[in-house]
Amino acid sequence: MQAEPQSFDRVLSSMCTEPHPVARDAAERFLATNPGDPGTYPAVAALEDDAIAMLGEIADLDEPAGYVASGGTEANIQAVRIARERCEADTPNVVMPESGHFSFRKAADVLGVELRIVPTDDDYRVDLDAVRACVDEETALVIGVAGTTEYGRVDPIPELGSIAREVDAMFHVDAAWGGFVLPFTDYEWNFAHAPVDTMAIDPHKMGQAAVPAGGLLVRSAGLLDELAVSTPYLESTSQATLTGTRSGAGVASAVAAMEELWPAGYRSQYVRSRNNAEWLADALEKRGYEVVDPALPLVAADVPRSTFDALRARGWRISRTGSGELRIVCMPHVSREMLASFIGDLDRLEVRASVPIAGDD
Ligand code: 0PR
Repeated sequence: MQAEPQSFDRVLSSMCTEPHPVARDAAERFLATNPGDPGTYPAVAALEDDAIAMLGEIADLDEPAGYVASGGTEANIQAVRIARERCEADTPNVVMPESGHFSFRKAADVLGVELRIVPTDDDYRVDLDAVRACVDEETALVIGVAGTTEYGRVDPIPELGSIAREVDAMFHVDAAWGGFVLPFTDYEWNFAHAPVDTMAIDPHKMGQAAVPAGGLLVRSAGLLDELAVSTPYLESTSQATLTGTRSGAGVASAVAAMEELWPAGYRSQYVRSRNNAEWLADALEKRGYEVVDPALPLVAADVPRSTFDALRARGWRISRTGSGELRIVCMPHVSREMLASFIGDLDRLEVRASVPIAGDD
């Protein structure tokens, strides 16, 4: 094989990043282990307990329970599955803001539950009145997002938790991306702030672990029983994960990254990312673009399609929101120099665009 992995030089829209060197090293050392078979691979199984303990600390969960999943998608599917199992209604429904990640659509599809989508307000956060109007006695789960994929918004988590409790539904927080930056903000988003039952929080995003390392946290270990199937021929008796064979590399790298970076390293990374996002938002605003104020280190701006395409043609790995805005995620590998070079390219394009084309008028 001759191919080389891509460099991160121009990657501006990914929610993954270069793993921290200690995470890279740990991933390599644990490549051939399978936490799905703890009877055979006890060392990596013990590391998974460490990972959950640390994720619990980050999300302020008193008695941490959960497992290292393949990513936010699996964690979200499993959260919906737990809620469906706990719900006694004949036709359970799940209520989610329109800003929710598309993994919940997969969950609803696979699990056969009705997905009810509620609108967001002018600031891209879920409209609480719409949630109140949408829930009923058949609601199995209410979902809140703490760090939305498109605009980096944090839903009003305590209020959503109260609404869920009022109808006896479970409450899931998707902090797959936001979980490693929110501890350094004033947002209320975690198990101590609200009656959260389950949470997605991914080391392979802002946590700087190697892919695949997602996290599912549950308020009490008993919730995992809803997922467990028996495993007759393994030394362990049951398995709660969705996938069978799993990545020991993901587990080990998550532990290595968190041991290295929690909390001081993640805090300084958050500050760096936030400053970069503010700098970029400012630079775009000064050039006359309409910018969605960055709440977390993610910037969306109304840049014309032709400009967007020209930037992509120059190699910038950028993406667009559902409504078409340019979307840039200030992940750890995104430096100020990269952003300055991006803005430099944008300026050159705009100069060209404003030069009258020969023959025009
Ligand atoms: N929840 C939220 C809030 C997310 O943003 C994402 C993924 C998920 C759940 C699902 O997580 P997994 O992809 O780990 O299953 N958000 C990004 C997205 O779908 C993921 C991503 C990552 C996209 C890297 C591109 C990329 O290069 O857009």
